[in-house]
Amino acid sequence: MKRRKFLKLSASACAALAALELQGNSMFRPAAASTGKPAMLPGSLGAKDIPSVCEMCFWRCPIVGKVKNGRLVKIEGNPKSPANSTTVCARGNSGIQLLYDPDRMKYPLKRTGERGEGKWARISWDEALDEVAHNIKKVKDKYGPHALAYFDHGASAEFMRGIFKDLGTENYTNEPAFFQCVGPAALAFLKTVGYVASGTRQYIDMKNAKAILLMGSHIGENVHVSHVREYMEGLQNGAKLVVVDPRFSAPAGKADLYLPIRPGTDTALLLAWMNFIIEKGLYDREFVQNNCIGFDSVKEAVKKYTIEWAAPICDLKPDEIKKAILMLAEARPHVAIHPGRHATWYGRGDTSRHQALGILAGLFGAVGVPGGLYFPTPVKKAHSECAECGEEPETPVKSLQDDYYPFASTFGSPTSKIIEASLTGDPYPVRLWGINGVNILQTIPNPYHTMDAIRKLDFIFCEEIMPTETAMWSDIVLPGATYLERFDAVYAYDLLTPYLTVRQPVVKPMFEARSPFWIARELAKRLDIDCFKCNDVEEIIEEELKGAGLTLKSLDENGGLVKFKANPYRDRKDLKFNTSSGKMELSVEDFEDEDLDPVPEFIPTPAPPEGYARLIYGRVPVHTFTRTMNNQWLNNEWPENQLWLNDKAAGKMGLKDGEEVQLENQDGARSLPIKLKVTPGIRPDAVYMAHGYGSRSKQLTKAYEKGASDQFVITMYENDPFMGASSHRTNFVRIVKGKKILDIPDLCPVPPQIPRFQLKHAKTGGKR
Ligand SMILES: Nc1nc2c(c(=O)[nH]1)N[C@H]1C(S)=C(S)[C@@H](COP(=O)(O)OP(=O)(O)OC[C@H]3O[C@@H](n4cnc5c(=O)[nH]c(N)nc54)[C@H](O)[C@@H]3O)O[C@H]1N2
Ligand SMILES: Nc1nc2c(c(=O)[nH]1)N[C@H]1C(S)=C(S)[C@@H](COP(=O)(O)OP(=O)(O)OC[C@H]3O[C@@H](n4cnc5c(=O)[nH]c(N)nc54)[C@H](O)[C@@H]3O)O[C@H]1N2
Ligand code: SF4
Ligand SMILES: [Mo]
Repeated sequence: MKRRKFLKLSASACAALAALELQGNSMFRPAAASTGKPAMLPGSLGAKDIPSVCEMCFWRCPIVGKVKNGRLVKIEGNPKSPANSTTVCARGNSGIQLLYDPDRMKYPLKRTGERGEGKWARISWDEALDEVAHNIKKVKDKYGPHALAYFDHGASAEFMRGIFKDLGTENYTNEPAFFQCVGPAALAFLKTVGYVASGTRQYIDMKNAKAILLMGSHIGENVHVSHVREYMEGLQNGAKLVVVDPRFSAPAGKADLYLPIRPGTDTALLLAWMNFIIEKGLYDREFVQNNCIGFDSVKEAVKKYTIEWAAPICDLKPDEIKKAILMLAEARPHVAIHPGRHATWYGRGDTSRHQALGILAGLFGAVGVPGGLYFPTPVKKAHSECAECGEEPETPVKSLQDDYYPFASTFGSPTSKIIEASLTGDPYPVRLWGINGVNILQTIPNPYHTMDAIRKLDFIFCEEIMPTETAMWSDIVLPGATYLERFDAVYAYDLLTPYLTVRQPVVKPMFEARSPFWIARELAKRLDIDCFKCNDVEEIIEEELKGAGLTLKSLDENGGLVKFKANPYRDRKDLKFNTSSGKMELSVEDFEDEDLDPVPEFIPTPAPPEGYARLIYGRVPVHTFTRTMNNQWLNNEWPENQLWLNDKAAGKMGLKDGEEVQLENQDGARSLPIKLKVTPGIRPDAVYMAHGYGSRSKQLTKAYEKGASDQFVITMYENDPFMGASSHRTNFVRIVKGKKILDIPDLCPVPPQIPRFQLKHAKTGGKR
């Protein structure tokens, strides 16, 4: 850049920053109390650099906050981070606008109107906490501990989860959005390779792969900085890319082979591929012999699944199916079979689909080698006793799910079971909900059901930072401090380059917001719970850091982050797996013990009824779920979503790109208006929208009614039989234009092997 232009730019940047500060000072009153005493490093432009950890999404990239005169002026990646270095994504960069969002929850609030109306009175922290504690005690005394439920997600929720555990309920829903996100994939890999290869992190070495398979997994739209980087490096190094997606996703645009599969038939494709490589001897015999059990069962089970059988089911050409598997097989064992992340797609068959991905990786020997699934390298940190609260609930417990879902209990109770029990009192009443870091009305299927359940509760409270739909339905709202205003934890990541870092406050909490630890400790005191003996989170962090021979001070002197040596690849002659058998389990004995399929079977998910298309969804790169929709910068970037509709279908319906429509689903539920994106990039039997839009809270002034919410037309779900997660892709929609309901033409033949969904009775013009 020319020097003069650079100077001009910096001058205008400074002006912008100054304006921001002025605006901030006039709008906000800084909080009196400070919990943090972060160390300061010298930085540019006179700002201090404070290392911390992003939580605009759950990838938690190491960051530095640049602070001037007590105000955050910029967020960058921590240059010491092996994961992201100085890079943050659009959302990470915009954390500043979350911190200074004028719509934020500023004070403890008590509901004054009806539940859902969002009418509140400001109260003191003492009043708010006393009221929450009083109601918890009352419900526990009257109905027992199981009547208490806790919906939680993210770092803010962890301390309070301890309280619910200590109270004796197993009705919590565990991080990270287990029953709406990674649950089926996490379980499948835990049982197959003995660790959660697809959980908060995906241990897949795309960087060193010679071929990559993405089923769904829309990397590039789904943005996690280091994950995207490794994927891009892999492609730059010449990795072949096979993408399976009913929609021409961002990775489809980079693929060597793109398979526009019929939604819900991925397992058929995977089983046919397995059969093909076993028959043709294109698998890694040595790896399978030395390290796996269950090969013969897999071989036997997949015999019936030929490529010719799969082709009409998946609506793909046999040649293309073959070409794809040959491309992957050629690269073995350096094949990145991406384990997926969001896995709660169709309910039945979700765990099996991810198990099938694991088996394919095993057959290719793509485990513990460069380019395959790799082993995590644990980073040592000490256990902090003073952070402890609550034991795992005793067994046998009055469980909501153990009879139904044998593998749920490790992770809490499925959200759908808690909601049903709250509605029906069966198998026992659930009467009080605590909510922390999760916007349940927008992220759990069938929000109408959820609202009905809330109406029946004795009490509901949430800890929130924004006036979301969930806050509107709460009796008491506790204003939490954002990730930029608090200490949370030591984050130790066991990745290709393991590292350890700490979240610490970049600025003081604003308004009357308080840290999750302070809130949990104050609540515990009022409930006479003997927890949280430490004074603050720093004490917990110092205890944990001792395990790595560090202190907060020494960590800060190291730029807030230390790296460790990795051990991701292993000697494949003598691999040890942390499974029941000690081997990689291609057939899972634990599943068989519970009368579940030990090897995946293909269970078809019903095709759309005539006149309807399946509703599918995904991400836009600049937003995280609903949590960023009100963020000024991100809202400017991508204020509303669009409905992807196939061009041929649109042509027959007389619909044009950019027109505004609504969706109506099989139960008559209607969406907010949404603009059409007419494109050949989606199959005619599906429509697609980005998740997170269509806010129903007026107090989110920038997000309110912008675009449409997928959740409000997701009324029907099925539970995964293994672990109880509820599906999101089992709903069908028609298009409403003005007063007319338009059928979506049936352009994809449905073979007899796939039943069509039977409409019980056509409902229309229902709830919105
Ligand atoms: N920008 C951004 N990035 C994010 C997030 C975010 O909110 N914003 N959230 C993060 C989180 S928590 C998660 S879990 C991940 C989720 O991201 P992923 O794990 O990538 O989610 P998927 O559901 O696998 O991918 C969505 C894709 O699946 C396709 N799809 C729909 N139905 C089918 C089907 O039946 N078969 C196949 N093969 N494909 C199908 C859709 O067209 C879409 O392209 O993203 C993470 N990254
Ligand atoms: N229909 C549909 N449903 C989905 C998905 C989908 O794609 N479509 N995706 C699923 C997936 S993969 C996931 S992971 C889940 C995510 O589900 P959620 O975690 O519920 O996602 P968000 O909508 O971001 O809601 C998070 C809430 O936490 C609040 N919050 C953010 N930071 C803090 C904090 O520091 N403290 C407190 N107290 N609150 C905070 C935000 O304001 C927001 O209201 O959704 C799942 N549900
Ligand atoms: S991917 Fe983006 S939003 Fe997520 S942690 Fe990293 S910088 Fe933050
Ligand atoms: Mo997720």
